[in-house]
Amino acid sequence: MRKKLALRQSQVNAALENIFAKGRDLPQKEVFAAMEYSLLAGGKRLRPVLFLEFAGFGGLSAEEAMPFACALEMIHTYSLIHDDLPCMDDDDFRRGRPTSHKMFGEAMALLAGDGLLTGAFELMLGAEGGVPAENRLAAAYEIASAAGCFGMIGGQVLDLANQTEKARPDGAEPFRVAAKQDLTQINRLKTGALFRASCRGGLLLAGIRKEKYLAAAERFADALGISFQIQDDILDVIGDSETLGKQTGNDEKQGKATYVALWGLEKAQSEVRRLTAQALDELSVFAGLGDPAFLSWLVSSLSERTF
Ligand code: GRG
Repeated sequence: MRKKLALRQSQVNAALENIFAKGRDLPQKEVFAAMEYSLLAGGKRLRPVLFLEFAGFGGLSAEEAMPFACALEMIHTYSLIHDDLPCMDDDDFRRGRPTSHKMFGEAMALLAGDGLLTGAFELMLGAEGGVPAENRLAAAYEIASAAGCFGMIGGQVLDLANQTEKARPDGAEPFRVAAKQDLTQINRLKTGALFRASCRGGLLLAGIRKEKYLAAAERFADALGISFQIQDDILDVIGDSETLGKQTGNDEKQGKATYVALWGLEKAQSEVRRLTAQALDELSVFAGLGDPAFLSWLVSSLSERTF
């Protein structure tokens, strides 16, 4: 299983390395350098790996699904670059390197994020090969809606308001998150939306339209996305910054209401276990289409991750 993950990650990395090759000698090569700096800095490649697995349930090869898998990683990387900017979380390290704005300056980091987001759509819409256009459209739409204001950006907006020490320019009281449901709502959007698009998008690209599969993929991704975010909150408290490749202790510094702050470490850890079991349960329906053993292993490993 570990070997399969390494194989998938190296296939994704190889595909990502080629995407911007033709920009390297253009006069605007700095933006290509900035995009590649963040995109090729490592990262677990989880969203593309999930996408490839779910597309595989409908019989698509890794090669056929790869442009969409890469597009998801590009959107994810853009969100990290923009999230690290001084106007957002103001972070200095990401994926074990100085953040994009520390390397290239704020303007270029902003443009690199914009370039990755737009480039993701160029890649999906320009993808050639044997996949029918209607399936490409359905998958691209799924990914677009997940990345937008009904999804990831919406979650980021709620999350910004969740940083209690940041005064609002209009002088209004900052919105405070106090209840678990609100935090879950933020994380369903901020983190869960791209996980949902990775799973459902893979099925859609492969032409799978049966509700029992799409709904199971959504419930699976929801449980996985929230448990992944809780683990992220836990690692921000007890993780090692070198292993994580980013600074820790940020949530507390920013006064963020996280699962750990709300529930304490032990309850947060037991919630990761509960949601992991829920995600694993949802996989059984996919045995009718293929072998979900790799996904089961992946989900279990993620619940114990240290990076
Ligand atoms: C649109 C600016 C903007 C932000 C959207 C996704 C996001 C909101 C911000 C990024 C920072 C963050 C803490 C997101 C939560 C999801 C998460 C835990 C991201 C880290 O994902 P990993 O662990 O990262 O998969 P790697 O580096 O392994 O790809």
